[in-house]
Amino acid sequence: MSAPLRVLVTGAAGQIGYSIVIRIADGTVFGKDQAVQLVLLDVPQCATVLEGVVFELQDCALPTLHSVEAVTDVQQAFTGVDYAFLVGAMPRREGMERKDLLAANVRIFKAQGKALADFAKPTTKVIVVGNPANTNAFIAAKYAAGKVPARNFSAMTRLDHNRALGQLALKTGTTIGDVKNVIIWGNHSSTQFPDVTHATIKNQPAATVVNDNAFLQGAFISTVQKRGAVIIEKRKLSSAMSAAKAACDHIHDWHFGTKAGEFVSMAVPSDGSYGIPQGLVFSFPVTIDAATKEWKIVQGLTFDDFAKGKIAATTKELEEERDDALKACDD
Ligand code: NAX
Repeated sequence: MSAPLRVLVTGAAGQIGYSIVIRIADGTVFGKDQAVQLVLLDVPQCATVLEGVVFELQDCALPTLHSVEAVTDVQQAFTGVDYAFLVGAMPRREGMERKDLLAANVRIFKAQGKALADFAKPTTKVIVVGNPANTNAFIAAKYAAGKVPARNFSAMTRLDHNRALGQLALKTGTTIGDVKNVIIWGNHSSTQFPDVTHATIKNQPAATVVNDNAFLQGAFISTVQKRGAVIIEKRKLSSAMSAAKAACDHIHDWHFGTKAGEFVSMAVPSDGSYGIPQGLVFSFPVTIDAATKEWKIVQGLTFDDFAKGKIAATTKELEEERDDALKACDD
């Protein structure tokens, strides 16, 4: 068993937290030979719930779980962390404006960015799940600057990516393993652009196999964009099992690298690729090198006018969110 990795999950008393911790603890994310020190953070009001989660993890008798601690103190939570799953966020309450939600979350992610800078390892890798995920990651990276490089911050669009894979497999009567290289561009919101232009199904261009352009430019995109809302309508709760699984896929691939010839969607600080403003946390297709654990934005992809319009819309939304968040930071 390798020396333990210290892995933080925030919002661990919540519903995604409940589904995510088992996958991290049982070796699904970091492998069956990698010990994990799991740190569970939530707000003080949830301390008892957290304790219950710790007890359940102990009862799972997991060989890869070196230790598990429940904490409500930010310094304790972030100290020496190798990987951070930032799931906890302020949920939208009735009557709350989008701006209020953004401001509340900016405060949380500003504090957590500072805590990462002060207490985490400089090599720590961060996935932000809590919404608005892209902008929260942008803020956390800004306040960790100088200590933890911006490229170690990411936001989750892997759930959207997985939803896109699922829809294509369903439409074509194939299985998930047959579908590769879908892309989610932009924001984890309803402006995201699920793009199949470069996707394949059984090694054939997805558009040829699907053979239904109206579907690909219509129902396919809106189903993926609105899937979260549909799950809430049906379950009366937001996606949790699939969100936890996606977060684990995201960190698994960051840790182990992507497969040859395949890319995944990950929201990362833009380096200016495809004209996306530098620093904006934007979902791109990436490949990850297993040896260095560094992601690279896939280059040289082309867009038709339809794709250009979609990418412009999601970029505009992210720029507005970023500007509102920066304003809220100064308030
Ligand atoms: P829950 O409300 O079940 O859990 C959130 C937990 O976070 C609560 O236990 C709460 O006490 C805790 N929390 C709040 N502020 C905190 C802070 N400052 N420090 C530590 N813990 C804090 O929500 P859940 O369904 O688990 O969703 C968590 C977040 O994921 C939400 O923001 C949600 O919108 C977001 N999602 C993001 C997705 C994505 O694809 N990026 C998809 C799923 C999900 O909707």
